[in-house]
Amino acid sequence: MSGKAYLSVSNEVKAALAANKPVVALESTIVTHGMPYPQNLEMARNVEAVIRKAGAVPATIAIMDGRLCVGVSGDELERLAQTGGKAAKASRRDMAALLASGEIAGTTVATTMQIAALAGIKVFATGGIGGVHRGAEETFDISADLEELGKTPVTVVCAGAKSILDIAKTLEVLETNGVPVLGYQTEDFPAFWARKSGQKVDHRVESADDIARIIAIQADLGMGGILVANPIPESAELDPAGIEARIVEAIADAGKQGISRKDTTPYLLKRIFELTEGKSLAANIALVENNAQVAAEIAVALAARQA
Ligand code: PSU
Repeated sequence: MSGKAYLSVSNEVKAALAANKPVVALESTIVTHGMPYPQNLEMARNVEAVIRKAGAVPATIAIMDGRLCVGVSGDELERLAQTGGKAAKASRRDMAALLASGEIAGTTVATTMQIAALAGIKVFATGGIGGVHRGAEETFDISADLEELGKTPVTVVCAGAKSILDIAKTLEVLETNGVPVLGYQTEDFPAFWARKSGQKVDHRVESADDIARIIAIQADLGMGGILVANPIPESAELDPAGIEARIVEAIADAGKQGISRKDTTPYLLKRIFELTEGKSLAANIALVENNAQVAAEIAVALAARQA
């Protein structure tokens, strides 16, 4: 028996994969723990629409009712969004226990990659990846996303990493894990709400077609994941100095409240939302839609190469 026995793939996604049509995976921790209801549901639906318009099929992934669900939509997506922070946050180490309990769970980048690979989906859009937290030399808090990227052959399109993380250390660990970091029309690794982090990417790429070519070669080499860093649109960018001050404040609050481990990222996101009076959320939604667009273009280019 393989992990595939636990998959429940929607008819639409199944048909698209069988016909070698472009499919884009989407994570669901961003729905359950990354944004409040009902903006999370609205965002998830808009992102699906962006992907369809670009000619690909969206496949939102979550763990529900003891199944690895691929292509969650309609009422099920609403159930997931309404459950919100009461849902579990599924990282790789949680999968077996969650399948056993039947609990509802949003999947992180790491787990979504794992399930996408099981289902045969090669491209995945998210907001930001997890990484090395500031102060990791004390806490050892390093997201499982970085390890999964090293081994699972899925291309993840993100807006870089939030500067709630230590971005330089995050890039170091990606390098250790052998993950190519491609800057989409940029040489700067973006910092989620800001277009630049001050760190460089490994390679700048100009088009979805160039990325599809690299994905095909990476697959021939039998290597793991690829990270595509796509900066937030200029019109949606937040003032870098302003957001940095809010992040420092949020991290200090997390320390005072004794927040740690898997609760850190959701807490910081919520606190920054409060401190920016919702501006961080509007920017977050804009960058996820932008990533969905680029991911769909990559999936279309990849399907055309394989036709
Ligand atoms: N960054 C965001 N929004 C999110 C996350 C990261 O801007 O919702 C989520 C992603 O699902 C990511 C996870 O995989 O947080 C990382 O959590 P941790 O640091 O506990 O691995």
